Amino acid sequence: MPLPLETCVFQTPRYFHHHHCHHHLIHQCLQPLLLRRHYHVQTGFSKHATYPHPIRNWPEAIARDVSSLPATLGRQINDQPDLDLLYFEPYIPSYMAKDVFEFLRAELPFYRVEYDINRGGIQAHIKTPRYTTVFGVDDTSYFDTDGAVVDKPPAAGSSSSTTKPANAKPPRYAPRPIPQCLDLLRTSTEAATGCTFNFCLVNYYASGADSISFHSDDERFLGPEPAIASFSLGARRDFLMKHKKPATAAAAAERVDAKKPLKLPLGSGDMILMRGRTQSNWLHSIPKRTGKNQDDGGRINITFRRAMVKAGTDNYYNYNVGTGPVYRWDAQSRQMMLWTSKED
Ligand SMILES: O=C(O)CCC(=O)C(=O)O
Repeated sequence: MPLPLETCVFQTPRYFHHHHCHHHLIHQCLQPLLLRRHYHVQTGFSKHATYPHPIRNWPEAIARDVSSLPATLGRQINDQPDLDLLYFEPYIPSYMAKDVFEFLRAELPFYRVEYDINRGGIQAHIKTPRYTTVFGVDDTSYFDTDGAVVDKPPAAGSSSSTTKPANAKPPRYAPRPIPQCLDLLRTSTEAATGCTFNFCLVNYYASGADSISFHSDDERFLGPEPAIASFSLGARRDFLMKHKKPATAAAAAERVDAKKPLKLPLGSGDMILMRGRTQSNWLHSIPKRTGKNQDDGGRINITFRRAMVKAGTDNYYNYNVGTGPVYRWDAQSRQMMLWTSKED
């Protein structure tokens, strides 16, 4: 007998007009997920003390379909030096992608993080040019069944098995468990890629004016050769990649196109897995768009990553949640609006 995904019925949002029940084996796949879950499924919401508000779970039909992904086999792209991509075009088929986009935009808490940096001795105030949010905790800890963060016991024989580093800083941010609506996608992605993920970062680019500049996700806390799964939903945006620098002058001369960035026009439902030597050798960006392309209806990017140490948790919450106010999608005005809890 299949387990019911949710024991309490709630109002299905209007945009869930599809109903696809053609995956007969799905119930068997969902069962282990249900047993592992750390959030309250009965209410139809994921709840946690760190969330500004409860986060709605997938309606049953969508949850079932998410667990049956990917829709296509990944295609390897490795025809450039140090590049190793697996491109699912799409991972989430178009009949689902719009619903998934609208659901996540409507249900997740978002932030517009600001921070100060020192670039070559010059102090700068950065306003992140997109909405962001993050969930997860690094590999040193886990959420127990009550949702409390618990340190894992140190590995037997590890140098830190008897002592805690004296310089361990107290955590600045309370980690948030990955809500059901993103965790089902994480589980699917792990099965499709053979990789393990403990973090989920979400970007919302409200229009072509929002962007992310060239960078690589090569922080030490990800370990060597990190694998990052990156989903696109909503408006098509160009994903540019460029090699950091050719290893030698000869290599540079050989490749006339070395300076020309690779352009992947990522569509709704696409997923690109970046792995191997990619992060240590390539930069990537989503440039701004202007003119007739500016009002594109918005795009969501979801990345799944694996942070190995506590510094990763601190970094991700600092740059994707921070200390500023919460924004939520306002269906009436069709834009992100500053949000305050009704109890405040
Ligand atoms: O939106 C994207 O596709 C890229 C996101 C990204 O590069 C990041 O979050 O590090």
